[in-house]
Order: sequence, then C-alpha cells, then structure tokens
Amino acid sequence: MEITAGSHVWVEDQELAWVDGVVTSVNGNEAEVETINGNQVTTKLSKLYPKDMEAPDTGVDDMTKLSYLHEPAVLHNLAIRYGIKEIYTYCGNILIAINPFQAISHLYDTKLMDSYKGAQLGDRSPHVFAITDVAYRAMNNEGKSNSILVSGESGAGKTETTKMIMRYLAYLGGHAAAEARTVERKVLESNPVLEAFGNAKTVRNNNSSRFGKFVEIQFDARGQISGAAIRTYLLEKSRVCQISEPERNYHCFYLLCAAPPKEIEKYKLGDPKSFHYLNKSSCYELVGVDDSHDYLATKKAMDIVGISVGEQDAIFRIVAAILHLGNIAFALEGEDSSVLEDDKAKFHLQVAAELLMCDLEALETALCKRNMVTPEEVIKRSLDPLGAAISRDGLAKTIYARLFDWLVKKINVSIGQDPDSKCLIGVLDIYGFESFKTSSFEQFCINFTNEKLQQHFNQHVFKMEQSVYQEEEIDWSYIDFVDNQDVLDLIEKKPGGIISLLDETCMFPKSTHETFAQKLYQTFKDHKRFVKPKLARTEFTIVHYAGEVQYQCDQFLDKNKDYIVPEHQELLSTSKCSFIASLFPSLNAETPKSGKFSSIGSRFKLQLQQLMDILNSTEPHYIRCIKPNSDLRPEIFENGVLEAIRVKCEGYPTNRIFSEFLERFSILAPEVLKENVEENVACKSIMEKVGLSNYQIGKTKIFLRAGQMAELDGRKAKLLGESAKVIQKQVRSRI
Ligand code: AD9
Ligand code: MG
Repeated sequence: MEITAGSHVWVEDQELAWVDGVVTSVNGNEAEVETINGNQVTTKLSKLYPKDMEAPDTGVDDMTKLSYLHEPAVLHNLAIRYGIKEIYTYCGNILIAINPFQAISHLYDTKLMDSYKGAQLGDRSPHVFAITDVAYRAMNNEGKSNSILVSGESGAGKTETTKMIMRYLAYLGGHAAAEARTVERKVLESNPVLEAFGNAKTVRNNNSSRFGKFVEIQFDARGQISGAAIRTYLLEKSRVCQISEPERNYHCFYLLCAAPPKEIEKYKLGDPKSFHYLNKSSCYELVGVDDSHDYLATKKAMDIVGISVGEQDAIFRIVAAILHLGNIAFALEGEDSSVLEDDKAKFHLQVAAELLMCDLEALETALCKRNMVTPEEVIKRSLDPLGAAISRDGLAKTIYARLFDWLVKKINVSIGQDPDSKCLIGVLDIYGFESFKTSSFEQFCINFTNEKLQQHFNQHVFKMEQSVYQEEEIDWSYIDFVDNQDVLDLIEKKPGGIISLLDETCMFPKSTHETFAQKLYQTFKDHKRFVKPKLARTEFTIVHYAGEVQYQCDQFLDKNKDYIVPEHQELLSTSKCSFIASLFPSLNAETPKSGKFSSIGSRFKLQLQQLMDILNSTEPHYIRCIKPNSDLRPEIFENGVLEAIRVKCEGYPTNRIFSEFLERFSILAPEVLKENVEENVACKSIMEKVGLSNYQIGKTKIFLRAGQMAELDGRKAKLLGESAKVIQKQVRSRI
C-alpha cells in the first residue's frame, strides 16, 4: 500500500511495542509519524503497518475478521479484548487464551458449561468450553478420536487451560449415578497429585510443570467417560538436587515440611531451610499458597485416585529420605577417599537409612565407594568427596524419578483403561519453549518438543486453509508451505543429528563435553540453523522457529545417560520396604542392564514420535496460550499465534463475502454497481480497475493476498481525500 501524508499507521515503539499515529510527511523511503501520544517519529516506510480505520472499537472476537492480519493489528485486537476482560479470542478455529492472572468470576461455572453444551463454534463468545464441545461432538458424531493441543510459553496458562478442558469433558461425559462417577473424579484428581510431585516454582511460573503430559480420555458408545490413560514425558530430574534463586524444588518437599507435627516427627523433618536440597534458594513460600493446606489436599487427592494409606506413607517416607540424603556431606580422608563430614552428616545418613529401610553401612558404602571389576576379583575403590556427592545426588534423582513414574502408573491402573473404547479425546499439556541464561539438556528436549508440535501445527493450519480454498473452489496449488523440517533434521536426524552425535559421544569412553562441542561445530558449520557463538568452546546456538537459544554443553553427556549405579540398584532392591524394593526390581534379561548406557535423548525422541503418531490419528484442535505483560508482547519469543498468522499469510490471509467487499470498496469503481452484473464480476472489476492481481474469486468470497486489503483502503482514503478537496474547493468558490 502506498503510505502518504495522512495515512493512519502503526509504528514500532520501545515501550508499547506498537503505537498508532498519522504520517505527517514522506521523504524518499522514510516517513515522519506523529503518534497519538504526541511524539514525532522518523522511520523507514517498510517498518510501518497500515491501521484499519474501520475496525470496531471493541475489537473482533475472531482474528480472521480483521482486515489486516499483521502483528500490530493482532496484538491491538487482543489488547482491546483483554482490557474488557475477554481473555479468549478465535483465529479461525484456533482458540487464543490470554492468561488473566486472576480469577474471573463465573468464567468457568456450571451455568456457563450448560450454555456451551451443544452450541456451534462462534454462536457464543470464544471459550475453552466451546472448543472442547466441538471436539466432543465431533468424536460422537463422526466416531473419530480428537485431540486438543494446548501450547504457549512457560506461565502462559497451559496447565490451567488443560484442567478446564478436563473439567468440561467430565461434565459432558460424566455419569449421572454417584457410584459411577469415580472414573471422572479420579481423572480430575490426578492433576493435584501429579502437580505436587512434578511442578515447581521457576523464574517464569510459580507452578511450572516440569514434565509433559498427554491425557487420553476414553469414551464409550454413549459418550460417557469409560477410562483414561496418562502419559508423561521427561521429568526434570536435576531439580531434585539443584535449584537456584529464586526457584523452588518440587512442591512435595515443602508440603511435607508443612505437614502436621506427627508426620514431621515421624520423618524427622523440620525447617525447610535446614535442608541442603532446598536452601540453595531463599524462596520457601509462595504467595497465595498454604503448603500445610496443600499437604492435606494432596493426600485427599491421593485417596481419591486410589493410592492407599500405606503407599502414601511410603511415598512421603521417600520424599523425606531424599531431603536427608541431601544433607549427607563428605570430607576428604587421606588422599582421595571420603568420609562423612561430621555428626550431622552421620545423623542424616542414619535417618535416610531408616526411612529407606536399608542397611546403614551398606548405604554409606554405596555412596562413598565403587566396585571395580577385574577379571580376578572385585575391588572396592573409594570416591573423593566430590565423587561421593555426585553419587549421592545421582541416587536421590533416581529414586525421585522412579517414584514419579510409579505415581503415573498407579493412577493409570486405578482409573482403568477401557479396552472397548473406540474414541478418545487426547489433551496435551507440554512444557513451553524455554530459554534461560544457561540452557541445558532439559531445555534442548523441551524446545525439540515444541519444534515437533510446531510442525504439526503448521501442517494443520495449512490443511485447514486448503480446505477453505477447496470449499470455495479456488486454486491453491502454488501456495508454499512454511516448514521447520530443517531444525528437526538438525536435532533428530539419524545418523548425523545432534541427538545421534550425543549418543556416539556418550558411548566413547574418552569423550568430554568439549569433544562433543567440537564435533558439533565441525559437523554443522554450514547448517543454517546452527550457530557457533564467537569464542565459544562448549556452547552452541540453535535457531529455533521461535527464536535463538544458546545451549551450554557442560552437562549434556551426563544428563543424556540413563544410568543407575549397580551398587545403588542392589542397595534399594533389597530394601525392607516392599514399596521401595518394587521401584528397583532386580535385574532380569529384559530390563536394561544396570551400569549400561541407555540414551535419554533417543528414548525421548522415540516417545515424541509415538506421541506424534497418536496425534496424527486424531482430529486436532489448537489452543494457544499467551502470557501478557503490560504491552501484551510475548516475552521471549515471537508467539505461536503470530506463527499461525505467518502460515496464513502465505496464502490468502483475508477473505470477504462478495457483498461485504462491494459495500466497502464499490466507491473505487461506482460504475460497476450500475451495470447490474453478478456480485463476483463486480468484485473482479474493482480489483482490475485498481490494478491488483493474484487474488482469487471463490464461490461466495473474494480471497486477497497479504497487503491487498490495505492497498484497497489506501486507494479509498485517497479518493475520499480528493473528493473532500473538490467539495472544499466548490464551497470556497461559492463563498
Ligand atoms: V509451564 O510451561 O508449565 O511453566 P503453564 O502451564 O503454561 O506454564 P499455568 O497454567 O501454570 O502455566 O499458569 C500459570 C499461572 O497463571 C497459574 O498458576 C494461575 O495463577 C494463572 N492462570 C493461568 N490461567 C488462568 C486462568 N484461566 N484464570 C486465572 C490463570 N488464572
Ligand atoms: Mg504447566
């Protein structure tokens, strides 16, 4: 569109992201803009976006109704709606949800659920219930599985949204008889249990999910919930032993420290500040969270999902034992051996052994010594204090990870699977894109997941666009498909991708994180998506679809090794507590041999592929969550919403029903209305007169390429301006 003096535009702003204004003059390829907050800005013409002067003040509830589908228009529309507490907006049939960070009254109550039941999408204001209702109805009517994929950056509201979806599904597919309601109650109460053990406060979110979750809710032929399966992905184990300011460890540790006195005594707990695994950050309490209340609530939820009192005792005994393990400090003895540092360390060792119900000396040996197997004999070699501490942390992480897996398995068994169910609705709540000052293997896996989902999303949006075009019988064959396959290849290609190279490095005994980094630099020196930062020796950058993330290789090798120290395995498999022993079943031919390397990265890749296979067999529905800040600009990354819009812009982002188009633009060619031709012919004449091509005429709508709407508006404004001048002239000449 030609931008001239008088054009209404959006211009980038440091503070507000975008501000609107009027162009006062144009000089070559630069323009002067007077913004509504009274500033004069000089900027390149290419940096200006036209503002739609005909957009309604209250915003539109569906982004596809916007005339200009560009970033400022989209964000402005969301901001207007957010201002009037409308947190949901559609972009076609994708739901955008902005985190309100406060309870909005009646937004999720039963009355509202009633009103969405059976309603067509778009009949009522945008809502998570509306999308869920569509999925449920599609499942019932077409007998096909559906899925609802919730995405967005950390803290954007994915988990809360997922819980609302599950509540609404329980409402739709719930049972009338009280005794039959246990299935849906178990499904719902699995959330607080998993959150207690798998969520923690991070920089970005006080209740951040540190695992991915795919809940498959099964329905019977009458559309009632008949079973469910919960799959989880890659729990962040490192958090158990390593937290930094201002984060927290997993909630369960603080809940247990706030338990009633009897429990505190039983588990020999006390002030969380006294535990090494908790006191590396000074954050112990969360605003608005009462840990002692949540302890009891978690136990109640455990009751409901079918975890017995005895199992609960064992679970919390393990949680307490991990805290005590963390306090076992080592000191140097002789040249390179270690001993318990002091009496305090001895006390904690003793308590840990009691709680884990294993032999005290055996525990100490397992922590401080390693067996060296030679052809002749087995020699016990001492570890130095650092080695012993690493061994201790490894033990703590392994126990915790196995406990978490047990919980998931138990919940699945307790809810039960319906083998006859033909249809399911899958709900995906996976960790959002992350980029920290130091991003490690966990972020690498998380961001890999998001790349995978983004590809699925792109394909889906593209397919939906195609189906609209097909319906209108227009030619779409030459529209490019935006793809991120190159990033995925970089990460997962076998052989040759980063995960493959990492596995190779892990298997080669002499390698270090430095040799790994060198291998990456060499292999990918010409890869578009891979960058070696200047002067870097162990860092590498991936250009993700959502932005660049710099990874630190330091711990990639260790974190990729799923490895249990044989001494630890032996110790715990002989625990007198049958619960604990069952977490460490003795080895048989089928389980991987302890002490042998198995790759977390490769297993995760496989799990993701299986997830994608399931998703591909369902009809997907997308919800994109946005974490707002004062200017509604996504914090770290360009948001997925904009990504969706980018996909759309490859095709015909704007379409208008013929009559609407004529109403808006017939002024550009008033003669066509007089000719009494078909509406589509009239639309064509207008486009021809204005000199625009590449648009398409469908059966009921005209489809415009990105920018064409703005061009038409520009012409219209110019025409109106000129006719105003003519009128002024006429008026003046009469005076
Ligand atoms: V992470 O990737 O797991 O770190 P999520 O899951 O996207 O992240 P979460 O759902 O946990 O974010 O939301 C963060 C917080 O925002 C919640 O703890 C609530 O305090 C708040 N929130 C989110 N959605 C809503 C809502 N619909 N209404 C009210 C909300 N508050
Ligand atoms: Mg979450």
